[in-house]
Amino acid sequence: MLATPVLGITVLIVAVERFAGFGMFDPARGGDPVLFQHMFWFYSHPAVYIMILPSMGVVTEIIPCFSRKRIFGYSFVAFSSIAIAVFGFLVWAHHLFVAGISVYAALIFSLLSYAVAVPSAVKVFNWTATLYKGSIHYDAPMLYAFGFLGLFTMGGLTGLFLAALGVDVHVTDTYFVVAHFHYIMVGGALMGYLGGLHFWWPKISGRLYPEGWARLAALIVFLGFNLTFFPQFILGYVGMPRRYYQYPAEFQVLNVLSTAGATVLGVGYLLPMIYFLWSMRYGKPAPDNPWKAAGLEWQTQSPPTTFNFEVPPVVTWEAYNYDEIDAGHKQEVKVVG
Ligand SMILES: [Cu+2]
Repeated sequence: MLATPVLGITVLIVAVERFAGFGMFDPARGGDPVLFQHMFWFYSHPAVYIMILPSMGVVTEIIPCFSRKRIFGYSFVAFSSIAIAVFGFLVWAHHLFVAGISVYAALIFSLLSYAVAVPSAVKVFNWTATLYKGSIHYDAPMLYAFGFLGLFTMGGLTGLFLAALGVDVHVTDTYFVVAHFHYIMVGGALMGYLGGLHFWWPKISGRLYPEGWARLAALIVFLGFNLTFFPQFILGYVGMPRRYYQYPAEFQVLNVLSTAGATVLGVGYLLPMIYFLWSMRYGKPAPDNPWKAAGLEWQTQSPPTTFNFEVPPVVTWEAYNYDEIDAGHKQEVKVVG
């Protein structure tokens, strides 16, 4: 809500410049092209967090359920989301380190970019601590959550390389940036959403998906993803620029590996599309709570009725209290009115 209007204003200014000859970004008309980059990234950096934060929420639902444990450090997990959202507005100029901004400004934005790593790491440590001594179930949603955990961590750690001014100059506009971005957006965000889709599919559709196929697909997505994007870290580091289709012969092997990986990844995405569609007609009917999850949505039928609950439920424990569920207790259901 705060960032997107800035993109709208930027596009409007570009239109006024093109159609009315107004000089805002075009140096030939007295404008400043770096100002365009500032305005574009003031929106586009927070946009990444708009995509990753809900996925982090999904993973925070899945990990306690399939570890049969309360989420470790609930308030730290919750407040670190707010910290990430706030810091997301303060780091946009890390995309401009080679655009001619002052060294002083670059130093401040470098430091602020490092600061984002703190709440991100808080989350990773809390998810990991939730797994510790948990009773882990390797169902498909959890496999995606594991994928998220490892790949988001790699995306985050390579972000630290990019926040370092000297290293950023070396890898700006190379495949290293492409790989980093996709480890966050695909390895992180998309993995989380695929996990969430499997987790809530019985609730959404009222049908169970085929678990064996789903685990296989999760494995293929994980392998295909790494085969696609890991070679790009190396390619970028040795100097392969992004947006080029020609390159020296020594870059060939890594480029072919990456292309092959994209094909594997494609198969990994196609499989869920097929078995989800299949399950809508042929899948076994889903019980109300197939995962024995503690969240309130699992207390109503699958799929929920028009008003979610036939009878208003009374919440007698918090959403992550797996001890109560595993002890065989039930949420109270009370008739009102
Ligand atoms: Cu950024």
